[in-house]
Amino acid sequence: MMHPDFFETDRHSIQLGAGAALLGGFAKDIGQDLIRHIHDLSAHTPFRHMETRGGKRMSVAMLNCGQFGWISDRSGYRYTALNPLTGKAWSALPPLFLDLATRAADVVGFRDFLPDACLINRYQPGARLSLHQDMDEQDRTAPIVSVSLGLPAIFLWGGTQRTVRPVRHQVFHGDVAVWGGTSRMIFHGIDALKNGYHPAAGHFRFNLTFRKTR
Ligand code: MD3
Ligand code: FE
Repeated sequence: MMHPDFFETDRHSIQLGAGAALLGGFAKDIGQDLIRHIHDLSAHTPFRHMETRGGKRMSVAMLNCGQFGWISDRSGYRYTALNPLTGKAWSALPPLFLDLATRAADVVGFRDFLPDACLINRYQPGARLSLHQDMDEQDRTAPIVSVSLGLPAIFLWGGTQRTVRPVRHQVFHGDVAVWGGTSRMIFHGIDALKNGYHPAAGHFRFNLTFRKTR
């Protein structure tokens, strides 16, 4: 259950739908630290632009850490225990990441959230993520926790069908969102990133998504 007076005591946070909340600035104090970890992880597993099933290069660059990683190629979208480029396991989830994901889920009423995957998306100006549903996880009762870092972006929040015109929400460095319950299957996306400069992230936006895939 949603903590009953959370949205009255925290004016930075809003409830987006059933089981879904945007926690404004929830990770701001560790934002720099999170970005430092992203840079360290990218030395082991470089960001790359994956191909969609249809063969298009995604404008968002991605890397994975955790027990499972999300990959996309000509055969489709799936989670794998090994990085197909190296044949090796993904880097472990840094404890700072895991602790943040569990704390954020708890605020929205999802106790003991233990993600087994973290997808890190990197947006450069112009990069976007078109409306989609997250359907590649077996456990759809677990929430997804997402963390915005660096440049601001416009988050698109649609409906359970693609035809619903999305509501736009601006998300900023340190904002955390939790998506669970019936909101788990909502169509969502990110509008083309505007150019800008962020002191901790330069010309990029990063987004971490924590998932329990099975
Ligand atoms: C709403 N990433 O990686 S995070 C994705 O900012 C993804 O990079 C976006 O969508 C990003 O799949 C948005 C917010 C998010 C993540 C999962 C959701 C919103 C969601 C699942 C269901 C509903
Ligand atoms: Fe998504």
